[in-house]
Amino acid sequence: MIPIPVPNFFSRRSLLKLFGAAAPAAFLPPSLPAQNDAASPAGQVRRFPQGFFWGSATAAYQVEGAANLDGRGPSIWDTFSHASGNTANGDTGDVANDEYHLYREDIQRMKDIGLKCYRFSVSWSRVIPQGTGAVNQKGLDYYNRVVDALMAAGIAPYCTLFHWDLPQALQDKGGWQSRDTARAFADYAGFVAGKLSDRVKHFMTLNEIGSFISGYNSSDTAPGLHVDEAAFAQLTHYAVLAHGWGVQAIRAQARPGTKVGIADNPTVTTPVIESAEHIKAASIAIREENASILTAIMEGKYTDAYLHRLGASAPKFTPEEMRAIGSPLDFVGLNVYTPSYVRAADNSQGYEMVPFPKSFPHMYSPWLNVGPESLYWAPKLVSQVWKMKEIYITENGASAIDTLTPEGKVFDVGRVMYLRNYLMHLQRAVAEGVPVRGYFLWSFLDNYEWSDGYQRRFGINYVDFKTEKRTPKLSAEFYREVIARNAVV
Ligand code: PNW
Repeated sequence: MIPIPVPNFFSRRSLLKLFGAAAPAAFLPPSLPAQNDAASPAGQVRRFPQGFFWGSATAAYQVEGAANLDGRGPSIWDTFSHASGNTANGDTGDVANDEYHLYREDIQRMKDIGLKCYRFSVSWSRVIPQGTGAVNQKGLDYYNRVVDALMAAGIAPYCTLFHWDLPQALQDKGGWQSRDTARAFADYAGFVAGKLSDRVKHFMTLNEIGSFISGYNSSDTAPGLHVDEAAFAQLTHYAVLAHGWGVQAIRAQARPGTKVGIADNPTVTTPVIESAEHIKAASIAIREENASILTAIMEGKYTDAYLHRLGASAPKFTPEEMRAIGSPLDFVGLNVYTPSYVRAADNSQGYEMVPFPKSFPHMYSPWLNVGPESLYWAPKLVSQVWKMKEIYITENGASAIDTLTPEGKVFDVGRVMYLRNYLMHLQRAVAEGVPVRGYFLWSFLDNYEWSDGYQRRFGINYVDFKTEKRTPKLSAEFYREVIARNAVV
């Protein structure tokens, strides 16, 4: 074949010749080759660093099913979802995606689209049915099989130790209102890490502390209780303490070289305008808006403003507890779905949160406001404010109403639009050197969306919950392309 020389771009001079010396400035060519023409698809320029970890995530109660099988004990989500009126259509996770039986086929699907890593969670009550004490070997065996299948497929397992499904036996003794739950979590976390760390190199302690503790002041999440402000601050403290003790227990029992982190969903303080004053406001706000959880974990202390604001309702804690909470982490995982807008303000704290107008665009969950730049600001601020050297996006994704065409396809263009725009901003962050090592798309499969039941689909694979048939959506094709080119397409 004879190579045909194709000029990369027009030089300024050749263009001037083309248009004549008086060519207006607006016609001057860009200094870079065009990015979106057919010869240069977008994916050749919006690149990620080599070795970037492209993954996807799920959680035990949302996909496993097999709720009463092989010795699994009940969790608060079994209790909550079975009580009438708590979930859409009374949906429960009894069967869900039947991942307990179908994990092999799904791992093959992960391999098909090129996933490098997969984030799953261990169900505490499957492994230790009463929360403390006797181990259920059959439950542990399930996770051994999942990890082995992932390894065989060349997919790195990332394990979350707690994704909201607290053993009911512990709830009966006060749940997160009891300091003993924090200790029980650490014992369980250390035990599981000891068993899996020959193959699993990344563990996350708790998923979204802020979300699951809301089960103590709202009816939308298990256990669906309503406690007062002081009790809430105290149980929040026990949850972050569980994380800290969990980190220590994992370090004590896992193989050397095992990395420990958390999957948190901080309020992503996003500057309303990217000007110096609003960016500064956002970096002040990220500490204060996350004072009870991420800031405490990153700094080993509660901010003065947080304690002052709570006054008599402030949590009781000891210096040793705060040291455990501040245990240095190998990485921080951020679940990022939506921004919270901040602007500079002439007040004592130096910022003000800006509410969303009613018309703000959102996906098929009322809270899922679309703000792609949050996927830039979350890792950017976390790396700047706390000097974190290793960050993962442990969740990002979108809910939609997905339907099968008569030919059996799912064209989820809304989700593809969402992902493309968010990923552009993640790429912007890594291009600036923000140390984001990987990204986990929520979710690999449509699954049990907690109190929203099965209606709000988040998967890149469509699931028919009557037959358990999986159908890759357009977004799965999109993601396969992103992974193959290691770039936003
Ligand atoms: C996360 N909010 O939950 C969880 O980690 C997943 O289990 C869940 O399926 C996924 O995101 C999608 O919802 C969230 O109201 C639930 O801001 C609610 C909110 C955020 C995250």
